[in-house]
Amino acid sequence: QPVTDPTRIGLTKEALKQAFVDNLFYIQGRFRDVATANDIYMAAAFTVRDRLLARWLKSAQHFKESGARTLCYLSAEYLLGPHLINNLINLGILETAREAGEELGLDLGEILATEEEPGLGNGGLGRLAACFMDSLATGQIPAIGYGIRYEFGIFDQAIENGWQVEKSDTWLKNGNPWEIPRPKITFPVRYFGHTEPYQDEQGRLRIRWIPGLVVEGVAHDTPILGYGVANANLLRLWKAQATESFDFQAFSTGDYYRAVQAKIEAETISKVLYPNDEPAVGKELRLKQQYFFVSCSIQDMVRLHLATVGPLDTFADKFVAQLNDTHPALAVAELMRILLDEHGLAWEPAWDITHRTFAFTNHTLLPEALETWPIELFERLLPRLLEIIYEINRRFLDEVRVRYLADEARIARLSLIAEGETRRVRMAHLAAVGSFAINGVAALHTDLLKTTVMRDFHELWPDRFHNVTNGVSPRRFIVVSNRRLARLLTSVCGNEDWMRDLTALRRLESLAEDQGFHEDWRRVKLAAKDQLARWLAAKTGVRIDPQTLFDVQAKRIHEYKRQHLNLLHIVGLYQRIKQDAQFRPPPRTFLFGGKAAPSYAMAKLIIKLINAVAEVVNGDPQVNGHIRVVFVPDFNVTTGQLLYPAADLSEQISLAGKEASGTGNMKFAMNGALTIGTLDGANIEIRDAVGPENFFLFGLTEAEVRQRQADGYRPSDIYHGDPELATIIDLIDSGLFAHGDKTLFRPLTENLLRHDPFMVLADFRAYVSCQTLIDEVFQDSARWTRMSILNVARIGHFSSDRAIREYGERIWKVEPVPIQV
Ligand code: 26V
Repeated sequence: QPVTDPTRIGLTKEALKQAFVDNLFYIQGRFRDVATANDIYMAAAFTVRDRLLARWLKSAQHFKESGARTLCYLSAEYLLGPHLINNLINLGILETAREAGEELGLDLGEILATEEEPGLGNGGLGRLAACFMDSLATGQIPAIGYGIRYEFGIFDQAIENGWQVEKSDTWLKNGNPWEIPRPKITFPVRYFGHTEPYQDEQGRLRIRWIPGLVVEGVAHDTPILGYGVANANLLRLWKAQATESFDFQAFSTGDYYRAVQAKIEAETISKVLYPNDEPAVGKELRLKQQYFFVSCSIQDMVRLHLATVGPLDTFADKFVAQLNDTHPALAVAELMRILLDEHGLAWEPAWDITHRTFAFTNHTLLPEALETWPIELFERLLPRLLEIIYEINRRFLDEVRVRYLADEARIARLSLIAEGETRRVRMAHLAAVGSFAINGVAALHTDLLKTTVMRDFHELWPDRFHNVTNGVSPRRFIVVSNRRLARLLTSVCGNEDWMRDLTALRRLESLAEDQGFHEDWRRVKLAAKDQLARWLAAKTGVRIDPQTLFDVQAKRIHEYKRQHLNLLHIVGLYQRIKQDAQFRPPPRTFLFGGKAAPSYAMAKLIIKLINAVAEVVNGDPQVNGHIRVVFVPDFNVTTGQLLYPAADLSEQISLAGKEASGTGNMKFAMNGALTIGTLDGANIEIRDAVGPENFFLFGLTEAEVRQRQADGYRPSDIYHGDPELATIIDLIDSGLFAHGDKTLFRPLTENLLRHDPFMVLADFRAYVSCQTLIDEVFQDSARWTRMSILNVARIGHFSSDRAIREYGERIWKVEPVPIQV
């Protein structure tokens, strides 16, 4: 029984040291004196991985034997962030490991910094999936996360001459110690070709799909350990490879080069992560990716069910599958295909199983984000799935027809197929029809879902709709990110229970007025600001002053998120500080972070403008002691971990109705930042939770936005009615920030004046007034500190542990299954 070897499983300092030394020698094949930083990281990672394995295998075995109901999370993205630190914390051996390192002459901080984070996601949606995996394991819910093992995750961002430049993410280049490839867990995935009817042995009519291309998915497994428990769940990511049989076919005709070509084509499928925040144009490779991971995952679930439970009629009792947005919506048709074509079920029982299996989360209302696929592409790539979708649609529309007495307009609106010049498959409709539950990610978002994009579905099936407001992991976003705050919270609470019940932080409320505690609180914040300042200086050479107010906007760059509203405020301040010697608000450092989708020209221009304003402001001795502007390159989980703890002010300034939830808003507030925000997404609920007096609110409400749009919004009227705003926009147009080039930022200013789709100008005045109030409050440091403490004390609801509990109880009907060590 290798699971009793103390070098493999022991949690003492001596065991860790011995294991590290062994691993460096036997796995990395190195003597200590020639070991590289990566060798040392790998030896440390394997030391920790060994300690996960017993828990992981035990969990798997116990779940299997007990027949526990299992949640399968289907997501095209997992933005995991570094594993090592998280696993050390969840095993409860962070300090022991630090000491073990010290005795070996190694700095744990350096080892941790060596890890390349798996950036297998774009932003909020992918990070949510990672937080959910953390909370599922911590909540002891048996779960499998299914996704794609992208060889290249989200690009690394460099800034050159103020512009974003994309560099390929090579996270696998030094090896990935956390994954275990499972070369025997593979499934064929079919593409192209045609279908044909045939009679089976019982004389029933069945359909056979003769593919034009078969690709194989290979499982790559990563254990996800819960915090303070022995439960470890499975993250199973699929890598695409060419099938052997396919190679042989080509080889036998002597066409070696064609065989190699086919291999490359197959492996392309899991090569690279697509931006999810570009208008959903019909990219064949993207549809290939979606079907690839969905097909492997559903085949795997069916295999597991047959191997453990048996008959397929109990499939939906054993499994529930959550569709993380529409990217995995093909799962509905794929499960039908497997039940019908491979297992010979009739339509009705197959549909009953399918429909009881899936639940669907919507993550955005933006119309341009709704995925639809041209029928022509769909039919060519996935002929059998299209037939099944047509049949789902035929039966569904029959139901609608009877229910609404042949209301043709409604039928057209509900159809899975959008008619028009090019007919398209509506993935959200497929997901909705195939699911027993549909949920939005914040209260406002769910309400809007019911009244806008999913209105007809809500009228049809009101009971299927739920709200589950997002949450984030307190392990990742406090314990890992902000050690000092974690220590302070533990000392206040008397134990570490808050790490898995974040509402325990309510205890802080009694200290909100305590002067001594205020000092501790401010010391923690200052230390985080100092750490960020030192990192930034080392990384970019930019110096920032930790004594200034750190005002941070870190998130994907998008017009709807309105980084340019923030910029208008900054340019306004710059202008006033220069012209009015009396005007001296408290010194501020404006920090921006975020990536722009590579093809999103306006977002890239916004990055350029941030850097251009930074160059002028920071280079101007008249103002640079008062305001400073910094673009922090390559915002990702790792750099986020530096930014969240250091923020005094969190910018959550999207146009009301556009940000489905937001999760950065929660991460900042959890770290004691105060929020300036609109009534959008989860901001609304955060404000209710922390108290409106502890939240800086501004801007139009969603209802007002609709009213203004209906009345005919004319941004130029606002420009002409607000001289300060006009000066700011004219200044941007003047070439001041572009070495005299008056045209560089025209696309941006022109768009604001002519269209302003996200009503930046309409909210400008309210935003600036709110910022002025913030300047006032910040000068009253006792008041600010009190507000900051109360934010943290009352943020408990926004833990992903709570979100997972709600999914578990209301939607998945899953129960915790504790594992003993
Ligand atoms: C897609 C597109 C495509 C067209 C251009 C504009 C645009 C903007 C955003 C997206 C992303 C869609 C999916 C997504 O990432 N949603 C995010 O999900 C988070 C987790 O629920 C949530 O907190 C964010 O508010 C939401 O934007």
